Amino acid sequence: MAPMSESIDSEKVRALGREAGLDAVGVCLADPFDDTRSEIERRKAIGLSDTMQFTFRNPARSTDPQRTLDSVQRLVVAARSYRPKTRRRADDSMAAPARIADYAVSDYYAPLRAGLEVIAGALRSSGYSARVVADDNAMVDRAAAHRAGLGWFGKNANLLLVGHGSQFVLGSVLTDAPLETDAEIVEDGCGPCRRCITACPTDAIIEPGVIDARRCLAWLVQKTGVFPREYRVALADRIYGCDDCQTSCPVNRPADAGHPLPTSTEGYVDAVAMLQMDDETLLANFGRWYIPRREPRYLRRNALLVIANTAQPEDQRVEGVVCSALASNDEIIAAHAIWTARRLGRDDWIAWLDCPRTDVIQQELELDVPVRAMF
Ligand code: B12
Ligand code: SF4
Ligand code: SF4
Repeated sequence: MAPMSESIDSEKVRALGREAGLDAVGVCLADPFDDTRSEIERRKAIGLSDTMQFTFRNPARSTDPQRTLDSVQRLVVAARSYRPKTRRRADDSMAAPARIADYAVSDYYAPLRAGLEVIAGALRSSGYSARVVADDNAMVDRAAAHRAGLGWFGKNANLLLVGHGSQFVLGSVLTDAPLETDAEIVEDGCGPCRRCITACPTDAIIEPGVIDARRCLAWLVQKTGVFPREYRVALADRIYGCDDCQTSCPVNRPADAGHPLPTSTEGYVDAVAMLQMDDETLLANFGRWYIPRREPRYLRRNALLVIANTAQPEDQRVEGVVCSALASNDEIIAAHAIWTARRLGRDDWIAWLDCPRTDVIQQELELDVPVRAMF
């Protein structure tokens, strides 16, 4: 550790974080998260993590801060709100309004990281090492926030801040500064409530705090391959992420509880317009999201399912994009376009199918698809 050039303590760190726009800051020890490691390994062993990598790829690394910063002694953990300041509604001109989950409407990690960098900069100026980690495979952010006394683990698996709920992104500064740790573990605030569990459209919360990723829509939109057929109707209008286990939570009250929020069409994108974009435009617009292997076909796959669940079958714009998807040589696109045509009751469009009859295409053709009721 380098000699100190300027004194810094936990109080100053917290004040700096708040000035830099962070909503909550806590300091805790940087010991390995042994319980979290066992929990990750348990979930992985019984298949709950599906094919997810992230913190599941190397649990020994993701649960031991020392693997990221050799000399680490403390974690300064912060939360930054992404709670919407407007009531979101789709633009009436959209042929197929696709909903973006609140955390992905804008890059909320950028101001979180910027705030953490302010703290890290001050620690470095005082002669210490400091490294910012947020939504990175090297740290289990919720476990760190829990240890730093920022909140409790809700039954929806999220970390909830007392009185404010879970719509916060989380991150840490790893440092060798021996900051005072006065964090107190926050007691469970859920009580007998189970609203998130019943609100989940796919029953993915299999036990309080435990998500089965194989059913979780937030994971399935990020996964490669064919979208599971049994969850396509439940996907409804979601193009990225899922908010239901949070919007159903009574602690997540709107920012202005009791006052009407202004409405905004931010948070919706037209799935038909997405299918009209070329690869470059799709990545320029949505490349900030986690897209499997950076392949735009997965954005198109999800857009087709949203069209199936929301669009009008007589709309010429819809016919145009679905028929051209049916004519695609990409079996993922063609397969989902078959489902979309069927769900819209437009089996006549399947004449456009031009893809070789692979197993995936054949399975789609043989599937019994629930035709959507139109109003
Ligand atoms: C993998 C991952 C996912 C996966 C799997 C999520 C999961 N629950 O396992 C998928 C893609 C599904 C996902 C979805 C979402 N994610 Co995510 N995700 C991650 C990531 C990369 C790793 C999480 C992890 O390690 N999971 C392993 C398990 C073992 O740990 P855990 O999820 O933290 O769960 C803890 C609790 O379950 C608790 N616990 C264990 N047993 C029990 C028992 C009881 C009774 C209770 C109450 C708790 C409890 O201990 C666990 C360990 O601390 C983190 C970023 C990071 N590097 O940490 C973000 C992160 C967890 N995700 C985040 C967000 C915002 C989301 C979404 C809300 C996005 C969206 N709107 O679609 C959803 C929420 C879904 C949900 N209900 O969890 C935030 C959460 C912020 C918060 N306030 O909690 C994080 C921290 C990103 C960030 N840096 O801000 N995510
Ligand atoms: S994110 Fe959606 S699908 Fe996943 S557990 Fe929450 S409500 Fe269920
Ligand atoms: S909905 Fe109820 S059970 Fe679920 S996280 Fe919120 S308070 Fe806890």
